[in-house]
Amino acid sequence: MGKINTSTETAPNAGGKRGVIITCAVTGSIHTPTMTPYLPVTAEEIAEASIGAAEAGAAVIHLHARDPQSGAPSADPEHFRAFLSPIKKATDAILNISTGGSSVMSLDTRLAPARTMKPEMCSLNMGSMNFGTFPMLEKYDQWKHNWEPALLAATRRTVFKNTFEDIETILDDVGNGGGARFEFECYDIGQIETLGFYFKRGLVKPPLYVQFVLGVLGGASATVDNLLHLKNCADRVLGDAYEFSVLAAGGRQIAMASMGAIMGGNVRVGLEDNITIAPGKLAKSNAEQVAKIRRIVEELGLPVATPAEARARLGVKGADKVAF
Ligand code: KMH
Ligand code: ZN
Repeated sequence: MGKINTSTETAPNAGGKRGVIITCAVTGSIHTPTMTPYLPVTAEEIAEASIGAAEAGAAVIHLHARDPQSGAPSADPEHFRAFLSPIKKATDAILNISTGGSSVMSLDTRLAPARTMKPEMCSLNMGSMNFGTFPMLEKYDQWKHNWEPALLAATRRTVFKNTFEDIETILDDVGNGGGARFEFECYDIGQIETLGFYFKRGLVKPPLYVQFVLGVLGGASATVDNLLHLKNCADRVLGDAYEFSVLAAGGRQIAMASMGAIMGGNVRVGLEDNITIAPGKLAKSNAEQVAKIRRIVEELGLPVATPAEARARLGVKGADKVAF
C-alpha cells in the first residue's frame, strides 16, 4: 500500500496561506423584477444587499445600477452614487463597477459610472460576443414591466460589443486614467488569448484577476471540462501573472464556483448571475448565496479572504482614492 498523504496542501491555495476571494454581484442586468421579488432595484435595496453580502464574507462587490422606478438596467452615474457612498461607509469591501453595463448599451453609456466614480476596480469584458438571455422569455407568461421582454428579445439580434478599440479605451480611461484594477471577464478561450496579447505588450500589468465566465449563451457553457480548458489556456498564456475566479450564470453557479475553489481559484456569486439558492428555490438575498459558498469553501479547509487581503493581492489603489 502506498504512503498515505496527510498534507493539507491538496489545493494550490490550501494551508491557510491564501484566502478565497468571494465576489458578490448583487443585481446586474440579466435578471428582471418579474423573475424574483428579491432582486435589488433601488439604491437602498442595492446598498442593503451589498452590505449584507459583505457581512456574510464577500470581499468584492460587483455593481450595476437600475432605474429605481422601473428596475431597468441603468448606467446613470447618479444612480450609482446613491448606493456607492452608503456601501463604502458601512463596509470595507472593494467596490467594483461594471463597465459591461447591459449588452444593449453604447460604450460611452457603459463607461460613464466608472469615469465619474473612479472606483478601485472595474469589470472589463475581453471580447465581442452574442449574449443571449432571450431563452428566459419562455419561462414567464406575464411581465411586471414592458421593458423586460423587450430587453430579453433584443439579445437575439444585438452583439455585446467589446472590440479591441473598446478594450483599449477602457484600459486607458478607467485603468491608467482612473487608477482602477480590472476583473477581466473571459467567456471563452479567445478572450483569454486577447488578454494575453495585451499582457505580452505590457498594456495590462500583473497581478491580473481573470473571471472565467461560464453558462452565458454565446460563451462557454458551465461544465467542468470547459473550466479546465479555460484554466489550461490561461496558464499557457498568462503563466503566473494571474489568479482566477469562477462565475457560472444559472443554476450551476455554486457547483462551478466550488470547483473553482478546489482548483485554487476564487469565486463569484450573486443574484446578477443566478436567482436561486437550490434547484427551483429562489434565493432570498445575495447574502444567502455568499453564506452558502463560504460554508463550502471553509468545509474544504480553505480560508476566506478579507477585504484587506484581497486589496493586497489585487493591487487596488485604496478606498480613500475613489471619487465617491
Ligand atoms: N453577469 C456576467 C455574466 C459586466 O458586468 O461587465 C457578466 C458581467 C459583465 O458581469
Ligand atoms: Zn456585471
